[in-house]
Amino acid sequence: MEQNKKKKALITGIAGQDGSYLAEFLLSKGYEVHGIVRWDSIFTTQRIDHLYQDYHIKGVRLFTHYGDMTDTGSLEKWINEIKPDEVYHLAAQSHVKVSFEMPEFTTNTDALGTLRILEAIKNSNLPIRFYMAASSEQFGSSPPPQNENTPFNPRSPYACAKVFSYYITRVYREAYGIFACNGIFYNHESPRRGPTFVTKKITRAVARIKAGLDKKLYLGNLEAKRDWGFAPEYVEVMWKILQQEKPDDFVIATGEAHSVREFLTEAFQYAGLGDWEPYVEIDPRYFRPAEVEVLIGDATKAKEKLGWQPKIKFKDLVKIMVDADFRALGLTPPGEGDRILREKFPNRWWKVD
Ligand code: F7E
Repeated sequence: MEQNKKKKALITGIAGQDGSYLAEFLLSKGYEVHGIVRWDSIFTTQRIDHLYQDYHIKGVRLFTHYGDMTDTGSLEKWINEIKPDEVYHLAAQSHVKVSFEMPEFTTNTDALGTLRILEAIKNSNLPIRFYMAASSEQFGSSPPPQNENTPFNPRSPYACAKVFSYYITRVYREAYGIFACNGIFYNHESPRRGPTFVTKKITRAVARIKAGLDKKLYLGNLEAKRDWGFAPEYVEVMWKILQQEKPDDFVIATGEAHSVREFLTEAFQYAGLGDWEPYVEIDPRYFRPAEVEVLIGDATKAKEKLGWQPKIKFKDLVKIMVDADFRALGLTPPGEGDRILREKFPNRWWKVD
């Protein structure tokens, strides 16, 4: 860890699920961590509140700065002022369904935003290593399992924007010699996942039903299958990707797919609610104009080159998330998830929610 002691990292999207875990991870490695946050009239930084320290205290290593992926000047300013060794570009409008409702905003933020920050890095002439958060959504309708050589067949404005970002990252690597890498990540979840994504929507609802706060959960397509991993393990590999000798692109996944229906079954059973059927109704508003039916990642390259393998698979993930949502409402959790965390991560660097 010694050689990383004085390294500086800049994270776009530090207030998001991955940004908050990554900040914690890099702080644990001795980094000085800077994060870009969007301005809002209310605080949107709850996920990093536990890391925050008053800037006036000596030795503070976490700093946030106002900026936006649609604001070129702010990106240039922070790159040039902070002079980071590593940039982790995680900021995005990341909701696939929302991208159909706001395609232009999504493209501006997610596609052009990547171009803007790459330009800022190129023009700075600093030897910055750049990580781009690419997505399994890029594979869209390409049959599984997908790996680094699978063609992209995007099915949403979000996926199209990510395909652009993926390729522009490669172009800046090849054209300008920037150490720029893509992590093609499959769905990765945690107690910090936003409540409009299906996993968190289910585990939160299970806890609320248990507490008597809700009676029903409204969902869309239950047949879609996803390769769901655990976010803290995924942010560690972002860092690993940037520590390689050469810049490269990697698929990161568990290699297992499960349907939304299976997630429901696991979550309701684990919470002691029994069958989910009495509680769940289908609301077509959650259907997407075009759906990605099944995504399964083949992360063989990451295993071989980075030595990366996930410890948490589907059932453990459900338990970890349900336990956290029980706790958030003051309920006593079933506790299996907490036990799994203690056993599998004795040297855990993140705060358990
Ligand atoms: O949907 C189905 C939905 O919104 C998963 C993002 O992080 O991972 C995420 O994208 C599946 C879809 O995630 C509801 O139709 C059913 O098939 O949790 P999700 P996502 O679309 O897979 C990728 C890798 C990213 O890059 C994205 O940024 O669940 N589904 N009923 C539902 N989905 C939602 N959100 N809400 C429902 O009520």
